[in-house]
Amino acid sequence: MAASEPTNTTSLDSLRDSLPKELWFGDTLYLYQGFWCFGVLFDPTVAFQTHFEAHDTDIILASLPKTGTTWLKSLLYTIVNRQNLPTISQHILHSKNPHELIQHFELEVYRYDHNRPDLADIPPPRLFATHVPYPSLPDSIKTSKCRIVYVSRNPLDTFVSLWHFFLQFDRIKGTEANAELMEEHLSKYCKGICPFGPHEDHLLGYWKETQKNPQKVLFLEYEGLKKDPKGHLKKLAEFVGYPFSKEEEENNVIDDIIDICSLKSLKDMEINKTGHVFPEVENKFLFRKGEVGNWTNDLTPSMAKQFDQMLKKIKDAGFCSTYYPMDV
Ligand code: PAP
Repeated sequence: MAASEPTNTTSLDSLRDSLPKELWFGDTLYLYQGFWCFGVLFDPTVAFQTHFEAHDTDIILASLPKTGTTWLKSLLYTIVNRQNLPTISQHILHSKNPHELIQHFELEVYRYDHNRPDLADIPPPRLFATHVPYPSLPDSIKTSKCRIVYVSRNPLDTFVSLWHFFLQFDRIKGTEANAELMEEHLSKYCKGICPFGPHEDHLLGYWKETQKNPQKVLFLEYEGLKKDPKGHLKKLAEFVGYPFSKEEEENNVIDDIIDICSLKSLKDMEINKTGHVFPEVENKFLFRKGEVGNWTNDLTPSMAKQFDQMLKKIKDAGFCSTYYPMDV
């Protein structure tokens, strides 16, 4: 949306109401600019598109929900701020969930003060996150020298993670055994109807940009981070302009960061057992198994088959994961 377009509440309401809609676990998703946006995030998303002015020093984490956002937030924040952080035992992650350290544009920054929150005084580098697909990012992100870190994940594991995430909400609890509900949402997911989906378009949007401009977009895979965390951390630190020195490597700084940001470490922290970042989401909802290939526990072979077309589309566009088979 161009900056000149109206963003007052009435015109936004009529724009939103004119869009195709679908239900996702009882919430309405609207097909906006080719992606499915939660109704409650529609105004904040438009405000982000209209008002955000990127700085060259900004670093933006982009992802689909459930692809490793929380993990990347903890890693990115720690890498960039490591000189100012006290010892690992007093690390800020003990008192703040990663989502408090790096805020999402559409989920937080533009959610409550959604016209023009004052971001100018945040010292560089400003760290933000978004689930918005690449084509719908504000122009200033695309044209400035700010950097984007994208994390992707096997669509089958992503769907299963999303499924378990939504089952934790009070309004849905107790439906675990409801195979029909799972079939319904699986079928939607594979047709592209899911928060910020279609999955394949989201992934390919950022992947194509990394092909064109690897200095601008770093494309990571969750599975790669699990397999070779050290190699990936070095790559990430270099990309964002905070490379590890030889001395840091010798002093095991990379291993310390991997340890404190690990799933077990974050899951065991008191703040993540009891706290709340988002109104409906308890911090503990964000940490489950964190395994690669965990989908085999929840999806039958015929359910998995439904992903074939999506995987084919991704493969046909030229992306092939190094870490998981592109056919099931
Ligand atoms: P979000 O979109 O709600 O922020 P996100 O963090 O992207 O969720 O993804 C959650 C997944 O990452 C969960 O995967 P699972 O359901 O398959 O288990 C969660 O367990 C996993 N996860 C969270 N923190 C970490 C971590 N530190 N290391 C590895 N995986 C993690």
